[in-house]
Formats: sequence, structure tokens, C-alpha cells
Amino acid sequence: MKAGKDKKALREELVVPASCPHDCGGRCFLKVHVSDGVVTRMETDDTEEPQIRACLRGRAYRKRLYAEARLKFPMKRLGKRGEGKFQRISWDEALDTVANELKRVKGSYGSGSILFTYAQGARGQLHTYGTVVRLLNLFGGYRTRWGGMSAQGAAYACWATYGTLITDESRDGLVNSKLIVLWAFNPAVTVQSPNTTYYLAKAKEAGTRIVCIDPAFNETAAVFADQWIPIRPNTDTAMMVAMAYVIIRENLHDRKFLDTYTIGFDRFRDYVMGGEDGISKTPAWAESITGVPAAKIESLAREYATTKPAALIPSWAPGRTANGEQYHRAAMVLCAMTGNTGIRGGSAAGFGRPPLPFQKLASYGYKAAFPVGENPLSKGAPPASGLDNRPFNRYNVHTPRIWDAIIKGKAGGYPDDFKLFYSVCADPLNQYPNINKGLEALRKLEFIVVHEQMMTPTARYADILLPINTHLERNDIFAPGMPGPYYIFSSKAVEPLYESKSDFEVAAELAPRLGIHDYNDKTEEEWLREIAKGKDLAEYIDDYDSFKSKGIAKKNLPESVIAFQKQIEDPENNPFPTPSGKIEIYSQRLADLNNPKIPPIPKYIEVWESRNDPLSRKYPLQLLTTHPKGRAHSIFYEVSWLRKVEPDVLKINNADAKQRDITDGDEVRVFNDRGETRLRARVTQRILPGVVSMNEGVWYQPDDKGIDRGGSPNVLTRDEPSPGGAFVTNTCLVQVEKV
Ligand SMILES: Nc1nc2c(c(=O)[nH]1)N[C@H]1C(S)=C(S)[C@@H](COP(=O)(O)OP(=O)(O)OC[C@H]3O[C@@H](n4cnc5c(=O)[nH]c(N)nc54)[C@H](O)[C@@H]3O)O[C@H]1N2
Ligand SMILES: Nc1nc2c(c(=O)[nH]1)N[C@H]1C(S)=C(S)[C@@H](COP(=O)(O)OP(=O)(O)OC[C@H]3O[C@@H](n4cnc5c(=O)[nH]c(N)nc54)[C@H](O)[C@@H]3O)O[C@H]1N2
Ligand SMILES: [Mo]
Repeated sequence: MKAGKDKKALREELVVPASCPHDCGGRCFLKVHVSDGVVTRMETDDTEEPQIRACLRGRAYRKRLYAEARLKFPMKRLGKRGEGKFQRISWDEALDTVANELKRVKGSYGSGSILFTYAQGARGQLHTYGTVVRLLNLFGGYRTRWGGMSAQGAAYACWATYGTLITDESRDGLVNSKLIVLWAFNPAVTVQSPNTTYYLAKAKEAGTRIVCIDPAFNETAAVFADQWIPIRPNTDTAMMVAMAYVIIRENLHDRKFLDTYTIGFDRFRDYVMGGEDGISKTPAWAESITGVPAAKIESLAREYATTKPAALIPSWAPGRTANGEQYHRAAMVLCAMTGNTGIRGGSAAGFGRPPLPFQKLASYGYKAAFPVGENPLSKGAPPASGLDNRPFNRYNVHTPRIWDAIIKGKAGGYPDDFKLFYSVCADPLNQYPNINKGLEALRKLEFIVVHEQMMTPTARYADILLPINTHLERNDIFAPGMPGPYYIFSSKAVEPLYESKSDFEVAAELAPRLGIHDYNDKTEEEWLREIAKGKDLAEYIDDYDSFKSKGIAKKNLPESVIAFQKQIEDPENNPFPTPSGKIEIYSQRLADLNNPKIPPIPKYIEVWESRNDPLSRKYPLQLLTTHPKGRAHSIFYEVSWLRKVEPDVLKINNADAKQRDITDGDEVRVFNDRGETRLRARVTQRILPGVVSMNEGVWYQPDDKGIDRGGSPNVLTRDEPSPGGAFVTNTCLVQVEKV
């Protein structure tokens, strides 16, 4: 405490509203207690239900704010890339170096040799990677990545089937469902839309039956499920197709719905019943693929077709597999076959977005209100919703191929030879598949600049490392991560720590060094006032000042909002936004691609690295990498409290462990031809034999032999997209041995 001041006055607490800005499907309300310029504790929403209640991550934020891993000063690299040796420099030196390198690389090789990677580390309306995008657009452009890491499979399937990503009902609708099928969906941990578990609890109280389908007996299954159906990873489409078989055979499908709202059901039926390829997709057929007993598939199919309304909610995780889009397409067809699309308490099994403000985005990805301008190098690129991915690759790099693109450049068919790597709000080395290839790529570049809050695995590879402040050190407006009816004003609680600045300030200070004089003409406060008046926000925010002091602008919806409600109630006047105006069970646009891996109707297609792959003799276990309870990806890894709540372990079934002489708590090596990591085993019956699972987002921590000692799964995963463009981090064969 500073001398000379009144102790009592200093202890007087300030409580400011805030949120948590990271890449999580939540976005909750926090009350930050500040004493003498220091955050002392955090609380959350304690008003009437439905609250916007923060989880353990948000409530541990004080530990992130003051984490040891925080970057304190601008730094330049000493020693080799990745060695982690840095020297403190001044902001002037850091910004001059970045500006000079940008100018040098642009001058020598052209703007296309600047590769900008970003992610959703900060999802404000003002403070995001977009602040740097604006700068680089004004500077003449850059190449970047295309394709979402989370759900490109789901997005692709939605565009093909529905023509939009706004496909679902708000979560409050769950209380109207008579049956809820959570397909690989674990909202007790993996937050997707605020309050999902609150409404699941309400539904359960009302007597709704809840079924969970997952190779793991996950936390949601443990708390909510009446039935857990374990399934072999990456085989979900086979089970769905067999459910369709039962429904058709027993004549339980809703013909009127199919006739009115869909096209191509006949073609799908032909495939399912065996007319197309001579194979009837019976429950017995599916049992041999999925490991789910035929009788269970039959009874779930019957129950799903005869209980109305029923909500089949597929998560994105099985979409992050080598043929992930088929799983999403098949789920959508089941919804249509049972007439559950666009009705209260039903589900369209879509992307997960209801028609709520701000989330009314047609595109996939996060878009802040802050204007970023146009990238001159992306002029003429097709709209994100295109189903032919080839044209995208002429402009930018498919996200999982970034490392390959840096290594091979134009000679490998990529749009440029990349020289300068610019990373903002992202941890690509850690989060993209195939870390070992990533290391090779990062070593090859001429210059790497990283804007970061923490010393992450990517940050360790920077040549210039710029310390960015957290949202508690600046003001911003937040929308829910996945839709919900509210906005949050997140206030600056403390002054920026150490020498940190926001990405926005950094971009604004780089601008004149790059000869750009129209980057910004407003203060943070002026921007936020303007943003609050913008489209969608103004529906919620009447008065900026009271929003700012209360911290929340929320609507209590009288009833759930439902995508496609109009299409269902009045189909004559409301076509679906597809070429045919119908739900496209058969998609001519997919047929035109002529790619057997993306057929025009959903089909079960075996993945590479499946249990039947010859590679499985060497690497017999299927690895899943799930989203952690204590983190948003790698964010919060720096908070040791949270690592204690949920240690990062390898979940392995007792039978597989016994074969390998592994007991609970043993250190194990998990490996394949791409890499190796070591961590502790959790021997458990909560995972199917033949399957192992670990958390994504653990910081990569190589020892001097290059073996990861953290338990970071992306040393194992393959950097190849699915045919529709998804990350495939849930398709991966490994072997496990006791160390
Ligand atoms: N094996 C495997 N890999 C996966 C996944 C998986 O399931 N399995 N999931 C994938 C998915 S769905 C996703 S979305 C990606 C996530 O990939 P990323 O978004 O790259 O991962 P994060 O860990 O969220 O990294 C965000 C970084 O932004 C930083 N940050 C936070 N706020 C700010 C800020 O204001 N400014 C700046 N400059 N930086 C900030 C954080 O410190 C953090 O290091 O990972 C993908 N990778
Ligand atoms: N706590 C927390 N919440 C988050 C995030 C986070 O990092 N932490 N990240 C957010 C982001 S960016 C995203 S994209 C979403 C991701 O949300 P999801 O895609 O739902 O991701 P996961 O948690 O990886 O997986 C959910 C379940 O899928 C199962 N699963 C994996 N593969 C298969 C399969 O082939 N078949 C079946 N049937 N099940 C399978 C896993 O066992 C797991 O129980 O979560 C968001 N919410
Ligand atoms: Mo994600």
C-alpha cells in the first residue's frame, strides 16, 4: 500500500462489470472487485434466472491477469527461434523493427509474402485481431488462412443443406423437447451457448429423456443422461444412416414434411435401403462399424421418430474428422425425416445459431463491429459459403495447411512464398495439427512477429514479441460466444500492467511508421459509443451510459426463437436459401463437384486412420482431443489453479491399460509417425476400449530430444483437411506405452 494515503479509503472497493472475451461458446458476466488498483476477487451474476453465470475459468481470471507467464515488455529474440531467450527492448525499437520488416518484405517479395494468422483469442466488438487486419489492409494486403478450426464440417454441411448457418432454436427451447439426443455434445464442460445446462436441467425436471452418444462417458452424460450410447469414433454417420433405415422400414418418416420442404429424399432412401450399392444399411450393418448393438440403434430410431418434438443436437467434434461433413448432413436429414426442423422443441441439427441479434451473421467466423476494410489481395475471392473449396486456395491458405504452405510455397501450389509471419490473438503452433511440421515451417521464415499476453509456444518462436494487455485493462463490448439474448459492457478494471498495450494501440502506433495516416480518428470511448449504436446492438442498448455502468443489456425472451419457423409455417412465401428453395437432402451443387468424398446425399464413408486402416496394426488406438474444462483451448494454461481442477491426462480404458501394463497415474508415451508426447494415464471405464482421449490446448513443452513433455496433442494430429475443409483433429491413430 502506498504511504501517506488514508488506509480506509484505499481499502474501499470498486466493483466493475466485465466478462471473459476468449474463444468459448459462453461469454459470461463477471463482477471485478478492485482495491487500490488491484483486482482482489471476482464474482459473477447473482441476479434472477436465467443468470449469465461464469464458470471456473472466468472466476479464476484474477490469476490470469497476474500470471507469471504474462509478457511484460516488448522483446526481441536472442539465440535460436524457439529457444526462449529474449531481450527487453523499448516500444520504439520494437515498433520500428516490425514496421521496417513489413516494408522490407513487402518491397522485396510483395504483399502476398506476408502471412497473417489470427484466431479468436479476444472476441470483443472493438479489441480483436481485426485491429491489425485494418492496418494490414491499409498497408496493401496480406495472405491469410481460410477455413474455421471449430466447425468447417458443420458449416459446409449447413451451406449445402440449408444455405445458411442460422439454423437452430435458442436454448430455452429445450424445455419443450420430449426427447433430447446429445450427439457428442458435452455442454457441462464444452460451453456452446450460455445456459445450455440450465435449460437441460429444466428439461430433465420436466421429464424429458436425455440420450448421450459419445465414445466417452462425458460429464454431461454423467449428470443428465438417461442413456449413454458409446460409439466408435468417426462412425457416427453409419449409426445415423441405420436409424434412417429403421425409420423408413417401419414407415415412421414424415412424408408430408419431406414432400413439402425437402428435395432428394428418394435418392437418400435408395442408398439407405441398398438400392444404390446393394448394401442395406441395417442396424446390423451399422453395429459392425460403430460397435453399437443393433437393438439399441433400432430402439433409438423408433423412439426418435415417434416422440415429438425431439431435439437431436450434434456437436462439432465428430465434424472435426476426416469425413466430418457427412455426419452433419446425415443428422440434418434425420431431423427432416422426423419433421423436427424449424419447430419449437425440435432441432435442425445445424450450425447451432438461432436467429438472434449479432449472430445473424451469414458467414462463419467472428466479425467484430470495428471496421477492418478490404484486403486488396482477396478481391474477387468467392464468398465463404461456396461449396467448391478450390478457388479459396488461390487467395489464401487452408488453415491446417499453413505449415505446409510455408515450407513449400508456390512450388507446392500455394498462392505465395511466405516470408513474414504475423500472429495475433492466436496460438497457431500449439493449436494447428502437426506441431513438428510447424517447427520446421517457423524456422524457415525471415521474420515472425507475435502479439501476445503470455509466453505461449507460438510466442517462443517470435523475433519480436509484443506484450498485449487483457480485457480487464481496457473497455469493450461483448456479444455471447454462441447466441444468447444479451450484450455485456466489460470495463477497464485496472491500468495496463507492466508495459502492455492493446492490439489496437499497437496497430495505431505502427500505422504512421508504415506511412498510413487514416488508421484511426477516435478514442476507445468514441468507438464504443458508435459501436453501441450499430446494427443489432441498438436493439439491446438504449442508453450507452447506463449500459456501461450496469454492464449488461439483456432481454428475457417470451419464448424461444427458432430458425426456419417461417419456412415451415408458410413455405409458399419463404423458401430456404438454397438453389432449390428446399432443404437439400440431395445437393446438385455437391453432385457437380464430382468428388466421391463429398457425395450429393450424405453417406457413411470410412475415414483414413480408421480402426481398419493397415496403419492400425502399428497404431491401434483412436485418439480424441477434447476441449478442456479449465481452459479455452490454450488460454488459461498459465493458471495453475485450473490445471489442478482438471489435470491434463490420457484417458485410457482398463482393458487397453492392462494389455500395456499401465496403471492409473503412470507416465505414458503417446506416439505415432508424426510425434510423441508424454503425460499421466487415467485408467477408466468411462472411455471405450480402443479409444484414448486427451485435452487439447496444453502448451507444447519439448525436452532436448524434441519430445513433448506437456501432453500437447497436436504433435500427433495430421494436417490434412476433410474434403469439405474441416480440421480433422479427432481422426488420429496412436500407440500408447508405459514410459
Ligand atoms: N488437437 C486439437 N487441436 C485443436 C482443437 C481440438 O479440438 N483438438 N480445437 C481447434 C479449435 S475448435 C480452435 S477454435 C482452435 C483455437 O486455436 P487458437 O485460437 O489459436 O487458440 P487459443 O488457445 O484460444 O489462442 C488464443 C491466443 O490468443 C491470446 N490472446 C487472448 N487475448 C488476446 C488479445 O487481446 N490480444 C492478443 N494479441 N492475443 C490475445 C491468448 O493468450 C492465446 O494464446 O484450436 C483448434 N485446435
Ligand atoms: N470449456 C471449454 N468450452 C469450450 C471451448 C474450450 O476450449 N473450453 N472451446 C469452444 C470452441 S472454440 C469450440 S469449437 C467448441 C467445441 O465443442 P465440441 O466440438 O463439442 O468439442 P469437444 O469438447 O472437443 O468434444 C465434445 C465431445 O465429442 C466427443 N467426440 C469426439 N470425437 C467424436 C466422434 O467421432 N464421435 C462421437 N460420437 N463423439 C466424439 C468427445 O468425446 C467429447 O465428449 O467448444 C467451445 N467451448
Ligand atoms: Mo473452436
